[in-house]
Amino acid sequence: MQDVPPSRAFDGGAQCQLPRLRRAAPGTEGIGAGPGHGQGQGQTGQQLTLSTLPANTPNKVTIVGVKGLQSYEPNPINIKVGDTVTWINADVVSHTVTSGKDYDPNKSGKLFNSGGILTNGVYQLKFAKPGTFDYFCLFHPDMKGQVIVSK
Ligand SMILES: [Cu+2]
Repeated sequence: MQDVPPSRAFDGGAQCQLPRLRRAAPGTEGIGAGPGHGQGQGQTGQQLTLSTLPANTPNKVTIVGVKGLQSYEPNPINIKVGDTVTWINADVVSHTVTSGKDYDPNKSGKLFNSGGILTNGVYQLKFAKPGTFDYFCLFHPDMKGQVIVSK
C-alpha cells in the first residue's frame, strides 16, 4: 500500500547519480501489479516512442523540464483505478518518473521507476489501486508530481 514517509530525507547529491532501483522490498506490491506481473516487484511500466503513440491517448502528462511542481503537466493528474498514465518527455534532456517524494535510497522507485526517458520518449504506467502516488525525477529531485487515483 501507499507508504508516505513522515520525514523528508533529501539527498542533495543525488542529481548526478542514477541509482539502480529495480528491486522492491518484500511485501511491496507494484501498484500496477496485475495478471502477468510479478508479485513483489516494483512496477516497471513500459517505454515507447512518441511516433507510435495513438493521438487519442488519454491521461497524458507532459514532462516540461525542471520546474518544481510544474515539471510535469498537468500536476496532479486525476485518474480512475485501472487507467494508464502516459508521460511524454518534451524537454531536451532525459528525466525519470520515479515513485517517492524525494530521493531516498531505501524508498525511491519501489513502486515504479521509468528509468531515463529520452527527449520525445514515452513512459506508460497503469494504476490498479486507488491512492495518491508521489513521484519525482531521479536526475532532478526538485521535479515533483502526483497521480491521484480514485475508485
Ligand atoms: Cu529530470
